[in-house]
Amino acid sequence: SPIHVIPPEQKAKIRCYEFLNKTSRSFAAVIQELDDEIRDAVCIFYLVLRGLDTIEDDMSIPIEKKEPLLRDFHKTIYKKGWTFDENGPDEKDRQLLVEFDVVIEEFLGLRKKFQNVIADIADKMGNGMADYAKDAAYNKYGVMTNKDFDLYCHYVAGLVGIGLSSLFSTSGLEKPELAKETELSNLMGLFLQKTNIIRDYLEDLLVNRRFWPKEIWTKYVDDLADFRKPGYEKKAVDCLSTMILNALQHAPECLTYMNKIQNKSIFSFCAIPQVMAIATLALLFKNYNVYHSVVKIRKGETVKLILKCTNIYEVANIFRYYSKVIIQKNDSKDPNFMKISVACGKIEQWC
Ligand code: PS7
Ligand code: MN
Ligand code: MN
Ligand code: MN
Ligand code: MN
Ligand code: MN
Repeated sequence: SPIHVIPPEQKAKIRCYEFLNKTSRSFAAVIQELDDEIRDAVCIFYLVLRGLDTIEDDMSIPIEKKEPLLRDFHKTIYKKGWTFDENGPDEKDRQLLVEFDVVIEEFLGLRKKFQNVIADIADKMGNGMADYAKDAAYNKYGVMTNKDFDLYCHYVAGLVGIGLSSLFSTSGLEKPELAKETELSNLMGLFLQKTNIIRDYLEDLLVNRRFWPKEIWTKYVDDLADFRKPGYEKKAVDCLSTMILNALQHAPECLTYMNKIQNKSIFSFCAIPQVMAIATLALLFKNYNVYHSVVKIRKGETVKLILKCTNIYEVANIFRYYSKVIIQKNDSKDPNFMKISVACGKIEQWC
């Protein structure tokens, strides 16, 4: 009967939401809870960036081919009908690129202002990813200094924060001023990305992807993989503290950003990944297992956190709770003992 006929223009949108649920480990639910004015734009923004990241992560694409793919992706999203065929990509999310024409179709149906924000971020991110992919391809260590670390994280996550703030303002759900908070938006992304890079030490190392800044780990070992060897446990846990301290320093500014959000659905969307990140940092701190397995917060803890993320007071309390967990594990033999106390103190005093 006629009610079972799905209009062709809705087919692409349905397929996009299927892809969102397939490819996103943590964002699918919070994106689908967003208000109507912004939901589709954020979903398409996610899928465009997931497409870029799938190309970045695919080590089977030779650099001569990968570099232009990344650098031109912001133009590719305007090419109606474009799909990625040619025997690749060889990644878990490859099907998204194989059927990328549906994402392009939905992208082209968004308001021009949303399109401009997404294309501008894809341009900057694709070019940043290409710079670092070239280093990796020529066996050059990419993330040398702490500054390089912040720059890489800016390309792959800080820009996402900047783009999202623009989308929020453009939708009218948040004030125009939020789009101008580029520094705080950047740090929201850095906090998530740094936590991901610390947690994914083993997963990334096994495919020869190295994101821990050389400036940090050379104080402890000659090779990043040495932390896995017997006899290096103390050095490994001390280096982990340095990495966690580096990420933790962004926490107060993340609270300051979230304090500016007025829309309820946008607030949950922003806050849930942030509280998961600080809970993850607390779990990773002093945890040598990071070097031998994937350490993840338990499902039950995640559910409790999601339910509490309703306003800034609750979220600040969650941050303070995990800051106390870190303080309790801190000890005076840790070379970062004082700096970690200070960083936790700033979280507890945030208001
Ligand atoms: C548009 C929601 C809210 C102001 C695909 C959300 C991968 C941590 O690859 O999937 O498995 O190790 O675990 C997300 C700021 C970006 C930063 C970045 C786009 C928050 C392509 C998330 C997500 C800004 C590059 C996914 C940065 O982690 O990684 C949308 C405000 C994509 C946000 C990547 C990482 C995200 C990430 P993997 P995950
Ligand atoms: Mn992941
Ligand atoms: Mn990547
Ligand atoms: Mn990835
Ligand atoms: Mn370009
Ligand atoms: Mn990762």
